[in-house]
Amino acid sequence: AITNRFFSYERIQEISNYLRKKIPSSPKVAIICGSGLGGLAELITDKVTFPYNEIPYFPSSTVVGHRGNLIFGILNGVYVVCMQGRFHAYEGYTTALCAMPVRVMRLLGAHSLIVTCAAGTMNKEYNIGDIMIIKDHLNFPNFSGNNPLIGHNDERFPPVGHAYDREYTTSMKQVAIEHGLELREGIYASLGGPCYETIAEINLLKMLGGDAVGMSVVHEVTVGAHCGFRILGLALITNKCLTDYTATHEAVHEEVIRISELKANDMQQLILNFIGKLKEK
Ligand code: R1P
Repeated sequence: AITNRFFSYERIQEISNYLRKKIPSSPKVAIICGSGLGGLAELITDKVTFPYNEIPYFPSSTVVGHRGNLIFGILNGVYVVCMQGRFHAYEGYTTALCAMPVRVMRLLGAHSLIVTCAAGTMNKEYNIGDIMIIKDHLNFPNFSGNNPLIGHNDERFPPVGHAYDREYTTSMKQVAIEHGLELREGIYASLGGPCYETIAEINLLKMLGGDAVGMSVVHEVTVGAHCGFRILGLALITNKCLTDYTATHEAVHEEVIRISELKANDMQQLILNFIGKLKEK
């Protein structure tokens, strides 16, 4: 059981019970949609939709490109729960609260977690529109003691070295081959935001082995690993980060959303077919 300043296990149970009564079945797969990537939810059939502000104790979505709905329904034959929009710490929430829905989805029965995000890249080999399987992450908020697991919990020191499931990665690569898509595989670095990174910060992240950068994912994956999810992470590269002072094209959120929406279809097809493979097992 977990208790921190913001919620307790009992509260997670209360939220789960509220939702359980209104859905016909237990979700097997949980999906979190990143900036501009919520279109995936349109492919879900037999939908039961809960706007976040109608769910007890849920924070509200405040970022453009995050619609703020928890959607249950069938995706490629599998009963899923999909967060059409996520919570970011820069919205004023703790990382624990941002990741609280992950616990709710787990308690409702989901065992696989797919997280998606829009990200910038500092890897010269990568291009805008590439999709990167997240192999591992750099959780910068954690470096300064901001970890979503802070507080009382029964399992205090969970390992996260293999938070991203190797078998899921292999399976996603297979799906991509079948689709004729070439995927990247790399390290996602998460900073707190909401400002984009300085040139010096990008060069630091690059030196540390980062391939993509954003302001999310790591709190969800940390909590997901803590509560026993098998996790797949996908980052859509929406912009190239500035690495030298002669470059002038700074990242802009509207541009991030535009690229995400433009490339969302590839991401959706990958997820759809990945879920199909899960179903076969
Ligand atoms: C910046 O444009 C926003 O896009 C990304 C960043 O993390 C930041 O929130 O959003 P997602 O990570 O939610 O996709």
